[in-house]
Amino acid sequence: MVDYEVIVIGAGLNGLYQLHLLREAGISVRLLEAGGGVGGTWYWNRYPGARLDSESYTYGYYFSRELLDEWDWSEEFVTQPELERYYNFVADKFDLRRDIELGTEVASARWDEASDTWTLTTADGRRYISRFVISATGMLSAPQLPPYAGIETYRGEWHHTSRWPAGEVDLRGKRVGVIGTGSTGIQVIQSIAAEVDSLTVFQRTPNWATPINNHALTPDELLEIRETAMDVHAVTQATDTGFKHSSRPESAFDVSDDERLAYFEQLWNEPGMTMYVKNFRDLMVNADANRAVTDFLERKIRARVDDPEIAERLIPDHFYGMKRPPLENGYYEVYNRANVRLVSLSETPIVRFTETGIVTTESTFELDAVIFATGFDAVTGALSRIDIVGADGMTLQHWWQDGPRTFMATNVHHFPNFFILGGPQGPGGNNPRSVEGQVDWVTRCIRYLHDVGIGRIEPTAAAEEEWIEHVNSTVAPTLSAQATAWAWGSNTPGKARAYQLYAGGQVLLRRKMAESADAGYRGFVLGEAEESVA
Ligand code: NA7
Repeated sequence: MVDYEVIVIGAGLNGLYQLHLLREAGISVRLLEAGGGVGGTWYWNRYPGARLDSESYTYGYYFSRELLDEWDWSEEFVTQPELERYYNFVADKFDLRRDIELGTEVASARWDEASDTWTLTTADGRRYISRFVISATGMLSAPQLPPYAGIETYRGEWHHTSRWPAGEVDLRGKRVGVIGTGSTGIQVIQSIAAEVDSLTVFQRTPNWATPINNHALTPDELLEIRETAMDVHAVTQATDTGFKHSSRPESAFDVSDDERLAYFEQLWNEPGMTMYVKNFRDLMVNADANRAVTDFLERKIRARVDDPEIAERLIPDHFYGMKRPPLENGYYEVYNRANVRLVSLSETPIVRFTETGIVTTESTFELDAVIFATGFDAVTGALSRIDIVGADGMTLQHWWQDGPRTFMATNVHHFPNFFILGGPQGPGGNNPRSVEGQVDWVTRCIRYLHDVGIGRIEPTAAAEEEWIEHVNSTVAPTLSAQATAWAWGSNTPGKARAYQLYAGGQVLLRRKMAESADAGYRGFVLGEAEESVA
């Protein structure tokens, strides 16, 4: 006997949508969430300056016309509190809370071959039995602290950005250190520089950040957003990244030098990620095209930072787009302030923490507070922190020890009836749009199994192997193949180097998923386990 037909793990944007769809389909479902509220990323990441890098109105849900009509976004790129309000509004409007258990951290999941069910156990010992499990635990949700000596001896105030306490953290007048200069570090640094007594930025790798060019949405814009919502949705469903922008069809070298520069200047002044997603089509496959962009960006950084030595330290030596490009608002000017110091860890590494600060090979920094903007055990981290045991006693940790293995990002051989949303070997980009197709597909699949009375689904080893080859073949010709980035697991000590995302894009993934389903779930064994079928 199962407690629920389906258990969804995670009340972030994908989990909430999944819960809604399954309930609409009349399937019994329960959602377990570790946090104290809904919103996932936008529940946990309360750090100063936390803000979207997708256009707000392309980030929300599209499944309800009423919701689109009732919700107004205040800015082109809104901040965390507004997003958290949005997910709470959705949870209330669609009465999702009655099927959500907050403060419920799933610690283990065990497959039982005899009954074709999963048993989930929570950190506080509660047990749930379900036919299907859908993990919506997020790509960037398992925070990482750096492994520096003495870190546990530090007695000052410290926070990881994604575990920022809900109450006000008051940094005014304090000596603050920030470790990490990814999207998060950049947002924090530019937000707190003016209010703290001193700010020391510990930078391991500089990033190519471009202006966000945010603005408050006017009533006229909101009206247009409402009227064109479904057209914009269709546009986002047709781009590889789920953003509303597409790359320019020409090569960077199909146009004159002047036209190329003018175009970069245009992108520089447009809102959002356009330098990345609206650039020439060969940005990520032609080193010279990419260098044309980085030369342009380098000049911008040098023009904005007064001290040429500091500017030099802020200029990356990797290709633009190899790491997800941060968006900024006055970030580079922060380094012109007298109270801000940039410590380049490639020149002067951290040796250890003390009770009162940080010692590098060059200096000692006395700090009242340290902010760890050091990122996540990305993409697989949240799942590998759960003890998951599938068929034949196979553990997910073991199966993924050399890198993630999935079939079409959503299913894993040896793990029947286990679905993953927004997980490894799937597309990133504008996350809700990239993952929406997976949620729709999982709903269709579970509904089908439910209707025809099939209790077990598992991808074949061959289908999984083919998908891994496809994932690798799509990233291989791109400049991303050379990246040191979380997409490759490079930021997590000891993690095998493997591409954790999918460069084929969401359109191709959705097509492949639909083709499999249309062909009676090609690539899967339905019902009996593969061995007994053969
Ligand atoms: P990121 O992008 O992983 O950035 C983490 C930053 O922390 C990055 O600059 C890292 O340098 C740095 N880092 C990580 N470990 C260390 C240690 N041990 N010492 C010093 N510095 C370190 O995470 P974010 O939270 O900024 O952004 C994640 C995503 O959220 C982002 O891509 C957007 O999609 C939104 P590194 O580059 O690894 O050398």
